[in-house]
Amino acid sequence: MLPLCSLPKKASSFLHTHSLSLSLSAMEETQIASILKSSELYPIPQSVKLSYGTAGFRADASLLESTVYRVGILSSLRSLNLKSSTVGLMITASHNKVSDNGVKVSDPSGGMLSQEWEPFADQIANASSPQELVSLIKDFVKKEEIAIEKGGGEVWLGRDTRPSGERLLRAAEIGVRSVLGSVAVDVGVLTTPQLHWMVRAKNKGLKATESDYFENLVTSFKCLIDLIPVKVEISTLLLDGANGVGGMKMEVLRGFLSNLDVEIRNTGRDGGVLNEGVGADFVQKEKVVPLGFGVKDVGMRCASFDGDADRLVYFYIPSESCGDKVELLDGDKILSLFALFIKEQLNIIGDEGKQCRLGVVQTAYANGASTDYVKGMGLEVVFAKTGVKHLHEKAEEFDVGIYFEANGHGTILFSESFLSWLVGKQKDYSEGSDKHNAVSRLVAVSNLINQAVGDALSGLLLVEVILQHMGWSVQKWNELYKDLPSRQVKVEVPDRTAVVTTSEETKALKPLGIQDAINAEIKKYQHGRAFIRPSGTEDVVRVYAEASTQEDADSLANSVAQLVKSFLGSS
Ligand code: 16G
Ligand code: MG
Repeated sequence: MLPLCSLPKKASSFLHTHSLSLSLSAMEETQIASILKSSELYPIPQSVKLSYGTAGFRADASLLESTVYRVGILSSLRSLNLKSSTVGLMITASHNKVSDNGVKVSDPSGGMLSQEWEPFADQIANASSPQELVSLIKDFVKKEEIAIEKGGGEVWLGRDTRPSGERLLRAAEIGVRSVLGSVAVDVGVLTTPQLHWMVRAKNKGLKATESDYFENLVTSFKCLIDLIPVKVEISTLLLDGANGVGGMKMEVLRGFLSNLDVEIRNTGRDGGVLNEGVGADFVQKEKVVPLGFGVKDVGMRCASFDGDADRLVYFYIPSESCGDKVELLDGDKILSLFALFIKEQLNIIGDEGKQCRLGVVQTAYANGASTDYVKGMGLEVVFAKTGVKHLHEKAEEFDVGIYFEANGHGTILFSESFLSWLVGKQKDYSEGSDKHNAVSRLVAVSNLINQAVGDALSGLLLVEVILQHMGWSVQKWNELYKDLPSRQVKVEVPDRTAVVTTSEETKALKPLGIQDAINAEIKKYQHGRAFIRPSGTEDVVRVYAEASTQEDADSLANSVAQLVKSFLGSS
């Protein structure tokens, strides 16, 4: 603890010039002093306004130390607010360039930070002085009735492979510890989903180390492999690790797996740069091969992770004449494969299995053909706003909720009650029977697939085992349905917040009149669909368009982009 006499000059004068000190206990005074002192180490950079946004703070790494330090404080408070449960703090900027970094918080459930805390995150990140920071914290602690004097907060800190990660992690540690009695545990270089998984496991009283994470994947994957009715020859999977943490972890994991032959490229050790011309975001947006892949790989099953391995897409190069173009199997195709497999197991269980509420959650970006496909299977489909936290919340409403964004973020959530029903049925049905096998497969899927957040490693293992189960090649999987041609463009405008959409982001409510104009454009195209939304991560308005031909999708996207410019002006 910091004795008051060691207060920096500015800090002690703050205590005296603010009558607050009169009513503060010695403990509170010591706490305030601690934050004032440490925050002086991390002044905020001039003229930068940061927002927690869709998935945490992101910026050029050189600007982030004060933010990460402050998110450290927030994480300790969150832990204290939830009876000292363990909270996770992840330092990553996902698919963004290597010079960027970011920070986000995992709640004790393993899910994203409660959205109710996001405004506080924004406020403290932008507080212009240590004094303002302390004052915001004091107000918040009071409002949320956080028992700060008890201490005992615990925050696990993870980071991806970015060179700036270590320095930022030190800032996070100081932030966490400046809330007196809170501990920061450095859990090392991890994928984002690993940290979420570990935090969830820790708070459930389960084994929660990184080795436990791997062991869980290996055991449940093996269980699903053992339940495959007819074993097939497996071909090699080519993995693009985005030169990030995901490829590195897959190298460890594959050592423990049989029945998966994976060649990992773009590991980051071969001189490649994180996310530069590689990775799931690049492949999904550009629909071209990542660096390190080419004509020699024609027809092979390939997968790509993003920089922190919470996105997964598959692809293959159809023929030599296609140049660098790939056939993409995005999050929607992965979702469809998962839905098909789970539905098949429920059908085997029979009438009781059909009682299970199996639902699918997508965003407005889901290809219309995928939505038709899952609806055609008789599944309920609901739409959520872009961003994992929104999809996750809706998926929790089902017994089995499968959610995916087209960009490859997604997972399958099993409700506690459905899981215990399944476990009960495992005892009821005779071992080796079809029903027993189906129930056992579902239990294994619930263990394999990350219940905290979308996870490229566990998603990849589930795709691989399902393909083996079905005896399918990647091409056969791709034939589930044919994507409608689509196009995404972004428009730089003076103020993207001028665009306000409905909750599912399919219609623009503001600026007034723009939706009617978009509708008029859509009507000109067969299977036309388009929408606009302000990005949550970049200062742009995004436009999405779909139509029956690529030319039409391009043309619709361009006309809608023109409308955005004429209604909002271009910057
Ligand atoms: C973030 C989100 C992702 C979303 C994307 C949208 C998480 C973990 N990540 O990367 O789900 O698709 O933002 O970006 O929630 P945008 O708002 O710039 O289009
Ligand atoms: Mg990511």
